[in-house]
Amino acid sequence: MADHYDVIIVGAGIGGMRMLVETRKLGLSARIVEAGEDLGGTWYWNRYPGARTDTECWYYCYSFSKEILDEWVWPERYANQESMMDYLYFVADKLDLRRDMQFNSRVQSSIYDEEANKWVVTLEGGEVLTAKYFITATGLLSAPVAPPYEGVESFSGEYYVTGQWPENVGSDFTGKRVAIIGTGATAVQAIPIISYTAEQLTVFQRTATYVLPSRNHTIEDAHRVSIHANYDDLWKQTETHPWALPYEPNMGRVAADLTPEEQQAVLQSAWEMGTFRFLFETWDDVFTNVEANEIVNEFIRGKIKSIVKDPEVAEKLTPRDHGLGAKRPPLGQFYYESFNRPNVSLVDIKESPIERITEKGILAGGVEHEFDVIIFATGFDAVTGALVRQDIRGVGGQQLAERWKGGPETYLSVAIDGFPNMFMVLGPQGPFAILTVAIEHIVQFIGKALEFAAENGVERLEAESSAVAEWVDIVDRAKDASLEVRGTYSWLWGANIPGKARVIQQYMGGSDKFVAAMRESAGSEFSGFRKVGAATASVK
Ligand code: NA7
Repeated sequence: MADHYDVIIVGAGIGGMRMLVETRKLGLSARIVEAGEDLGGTWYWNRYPGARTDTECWYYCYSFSKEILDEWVWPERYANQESMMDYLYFVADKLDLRRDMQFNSRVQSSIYDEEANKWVVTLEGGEVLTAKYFITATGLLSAPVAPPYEGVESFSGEYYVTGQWPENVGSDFTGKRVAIIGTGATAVQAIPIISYTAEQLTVFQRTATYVLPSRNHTIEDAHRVSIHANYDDLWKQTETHPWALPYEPNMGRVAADLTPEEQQAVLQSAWEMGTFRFLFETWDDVFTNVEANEIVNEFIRGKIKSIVKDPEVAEKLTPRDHGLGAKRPPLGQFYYESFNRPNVSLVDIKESPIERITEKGILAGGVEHEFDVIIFATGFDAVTGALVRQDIRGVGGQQLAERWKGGPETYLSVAIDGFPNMFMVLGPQGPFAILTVAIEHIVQFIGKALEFAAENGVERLEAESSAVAEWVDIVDRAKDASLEVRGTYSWLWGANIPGKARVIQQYMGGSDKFVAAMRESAGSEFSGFRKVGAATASVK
C-alpha cells in the first residue's frame, strides 16, 4: 500500500515550505518530496561563489509570521547563500517542518488516477505516494541548462554548472586558471569573487548586459529597528507595486518632464542608492518609451566607460543591441571594476565563437584557451523547465510537457484544465515580481481553494478551459505594454532554450493586477474553476 496524504508538495524551497505551513493550518496531512539532500531549493542548489539575493532581504523573506519577522536578524542588505540557508533552517526548526519532508526523493512521475480521483507520485527508486492534491513548488529558475558545448567530457580539468554547484567546492581558486561562460545575474555575482583568488579568470561573454550597482552593506542596528517597526506598511506597499517592491508604484513623471541636467542628476542619485530603485525612482516610462529608455541606457554606458580602464574591454562590456529591461537586469557589486584586475580578461564570443570544449580548455575563434576549471553560468530552462522535465499526466494520460509544447497555459499560474486537484506555486504566467511576495499571495489562494473545496464537498477542483484561455489571452496582451523596449530576449521568453516556444513565460501586467485577479476568483466562489462533488468526482 502506498502512503496516502491529503497533499503532496514537490520541492522544499521557499515556496514548498510556505505551502506546507498553509496545509497544516488547514489541518491537512502533507508530505514534501525533495530531490536535494536538504531543504532550501534555489538556495540549496546555487552555492556558487558570490551567490546572494539581489532583492533586499527584509522583503525577500516570509511575511506570514510576525514572530519570524521579529526574531530573525539579517546581517546584510542582500543575504548571501549561507545566510539564506540559515534563515530557512531557522524557519523549518521553529515550525518543525522537517517532519513532513523527505529528501533525496526525485519524482519520476506524477499521474492523476481519474477513477480513484487521486494523484499517484512515483519516486526514482520506486517508492509510491498518493494524495488527493498534488502541488508543485519546483521553482522558476531551477532546471539548469546542461553545458551547451561539445567536448565537455574530454576536458581534463574540473567543470561546474553554477545551478548545481558541488558542496565541496568553495570559492578559493588560488593557482587556478578559471573560465566562466555567461554574464547573466549569476556570473555577475560570481566573477568579482572568483577574481580575488584565481590566477587567471577569463570571462566568455555572449551578450553584454546592463549591470546595476547593488550597493550591499551590513545592516546597522538602528536601520534594523526601523525596518521592523515599518513592516506593516512595507507589506502594504508591495500590494500596489507592479513588481511587488516596497516602493512607491510610480514617480508621477516621465523623462520628458525633466531637463537633460535634471535627468542626469536623477539618474546619478538612483545609481548611488543601488538595487532596483534605479528602475523605479527615475521616471515612469523607463520601460515603455524608447527615448526615455535610451537616456538610461546611455547613462549606464557612460558609467561602464568611466569604470573600466581599458577602452576596448569597456566597449565589449557595453550593451548596444538592446535596451535596459529587455533582459532582467543583474545587480552587481564591483562587477565592472573586476575587469580592471590584471588577472581578468574578457572574450566576446560573438566575435570569437566557442567551437568546442577541448581536453585542455576552450576553443574559441580558432584559439585554444587553457584552463584548470570551467564554470558554466549559462542559465536555466526557466519557468516551465522544472515542470515539463517531470512526467506529469492529467486526465486521459495527457502529459504536461506535451500540453505546453506551444507555450504554457494556466489559469492564474496555479491551475491547468485537464489536471484536476493539481496546483502550482510559482507556475508559469504568474507575476514578474518579487518571488517571496508572489509566493505568499499564491499559497494563500491555493489554501483558500482547498478550504473552499472541503467546506463545499468539492472533491475535484479543476480550472475551466475557458478560464485558462482567457488568462492566456490576458498574459499575452499584458506583454505588449512595454514590448517596444523589452524585446523578446532571454529566459523570460524561452529564448535561451533552442526549440522552446518563444512566448512570454510570466504575466507582465503587474503583481497588483495579478493579486486582484486572484482575489476576484476567490471572492466569487473560485470562479474559473470547475467544481465536482463527491458523488460525481470520478465521472467524466
Ligand atoms: P541568465 O540570466 O539566463 O544568464 C545566462 C548567461 O549565459 C547569459 O549571459 C547568456 O548569454 C549566457 N549563455 C547562455 N547560453 C550560452 C551559450 N550557449 N554560450 C555562451 N553563453 C551562453 O541566467 P543566470 O543564472 O545568470 O540568472 C538567472 C536568473 O537568476 C536571473 O535572471 C535572476 O532572476 C536570478 P545571452 O545573454 O543569452 O547571450
